[in-house]
Amino acid sequence: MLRSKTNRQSGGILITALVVVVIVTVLATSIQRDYYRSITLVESTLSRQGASLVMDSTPDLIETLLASDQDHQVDSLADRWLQPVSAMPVAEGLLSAQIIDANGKLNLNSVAVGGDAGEEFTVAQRRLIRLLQTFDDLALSQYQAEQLVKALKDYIDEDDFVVDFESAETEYYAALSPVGYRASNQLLESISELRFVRYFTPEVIHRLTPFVTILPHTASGFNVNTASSNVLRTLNTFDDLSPLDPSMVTAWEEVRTEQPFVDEQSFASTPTIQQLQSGNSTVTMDDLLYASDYIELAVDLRWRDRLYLFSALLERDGQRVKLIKKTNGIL
Ligand SMILES: [Ca+2]
Ligand SMILES: [Ca+2]
Repeated sequence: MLRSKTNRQSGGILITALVVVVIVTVLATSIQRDYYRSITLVESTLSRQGASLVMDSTPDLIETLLASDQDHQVDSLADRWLQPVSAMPVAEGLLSAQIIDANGKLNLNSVAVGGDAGEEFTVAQRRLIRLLQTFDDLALSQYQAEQLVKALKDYIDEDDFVVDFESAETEYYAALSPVGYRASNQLLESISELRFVRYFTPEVIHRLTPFVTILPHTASGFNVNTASSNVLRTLNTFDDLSPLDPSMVTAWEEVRTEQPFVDEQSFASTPTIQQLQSGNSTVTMDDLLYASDYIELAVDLRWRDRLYLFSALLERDGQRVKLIKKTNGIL
């Protein structure tokens, strides 16, 4: 079971793990002859207890990595900062890390606004309904997907009025046993909060997690250059709440490998969109992204029979980055 750890010493190790992976990524991929020097740095850093010095230098190190991205008008899977980092042994442990484009996922907080009682689902809510139906093993029906999205919307929207009687607000949650609680009525800060939301079983959360992110606002757009097949399948025509067939999105994945989409026009001119938009059907594209501003960093360090987890959400601002939030734990 994952539990929070605020102990200063463990926190130091986790921060160190983050810094280490950035150092290794920058040095090991750019200057081969410096590789062994970076390993030495890793070992000395890991052995250090006080991490305040390291913590101060973290944003600079991440910026060094992002500096390799010359073109921030377009971000794609070919960008060096998005390349996988292989797991590596460090000082009696094994360190692995992932740098993930958060803008390649659906922002769960985007379902908070609109779609209240008597209103139709918003664009963001429609996309999440479609995403929930892309997991073959869960086999969620459209109706079940709608219930999940309504419950999530009500859990995080600021009022305490239910969208309909199958959704849930504080009145429902307060009556739960053994311990009732209130609807959050504010934007999510962590995916782990989903376990408090009606209909969100551990299975649903587990399958959904790789495809969603928690941004500190309600914007709905995602980067079509980095989105997974499941996320691209949420781009069906407005009235169709089922996901696109996987074969419909492979053309996008092939095209962007050759040449990333640069703007709405380049994406809208693809045969898939042309086919979908024939007749009166429309695909909402005005919120879609072609570059990314949010980065998820996930680091895990297996060290002396324990697994230390560290994750962070960072926001790019030109060549700078700022830490939006970080979490850590020990498994
Ligand atoms: Ca509500
Ligand atoms: Ca609410």
